[in-house]
Amino acid sequence: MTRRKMLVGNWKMYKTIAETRSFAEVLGRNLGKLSAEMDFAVCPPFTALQVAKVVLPTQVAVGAQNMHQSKNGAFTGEVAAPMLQEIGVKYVVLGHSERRQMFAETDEAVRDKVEAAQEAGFIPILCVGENDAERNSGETMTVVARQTQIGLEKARPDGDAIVIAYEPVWAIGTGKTPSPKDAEKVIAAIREVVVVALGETEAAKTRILYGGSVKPANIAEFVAEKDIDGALVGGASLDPESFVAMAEAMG
Ligand code: G2H
Repeated sequence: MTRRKMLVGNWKMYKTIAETRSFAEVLGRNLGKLSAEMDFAVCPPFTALQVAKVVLPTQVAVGAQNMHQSKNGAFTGEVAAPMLQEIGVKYVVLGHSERRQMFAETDEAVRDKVEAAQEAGFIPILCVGENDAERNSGETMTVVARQTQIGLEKARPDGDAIVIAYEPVWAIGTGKTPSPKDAEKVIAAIREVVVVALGETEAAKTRILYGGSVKPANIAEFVAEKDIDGALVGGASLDPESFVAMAEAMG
């Protein structure tokens, strides 16, 4: 089973509308370097989503970084699927560890968001990963298996309708990473959980990305692993030249 490789930039709380325009300009001059065999996306803050959709080259899809599970309601500060549908986003990052840790998102809330995102026609990028304490106590597999299993409980049995990102919390923004072999081991274990949730055929189609301190110098060794289908990149995705360099390094 060949899965198309993916490079996704998660901009977190960076970039204004003007900065998004500048990013798109530089990217637009480097389009020849983006392989037609791969999928690309960036996930700007909500305020820059609409302009991103307009100014980014069509090869680069737009994703949101979060979404509420309800279609509307008294949820101050939240954004719902119909609002994102109007903009034309393709992906929604769900259950990022920063949302789980700082905004108290539970496995069950993430599961409901996955369901709502798929119903709205988006492809969720479901993030899972262990923190430092869990890693040190040997709980990595238990934690990522639980987050994956619950996250997929209400998902459609369609491997093309979901992307999973394995992001060890201790590797996020720290410059530390697992070895590609260790990341591959965890991602292969995640795929086994996807087999149980979605069935063997769909699990073989499901793309699983690695995320956490990915940069142009290390991306190739991660995506060279059999089960690693690309990367979800934070800091190194903010500079368009670095984004292009990662795209080139992925081949
Ligand atoms: C992990 C990643 C982006 P960074 O959160 O999702 O961030 O690449 O900055 O470690």
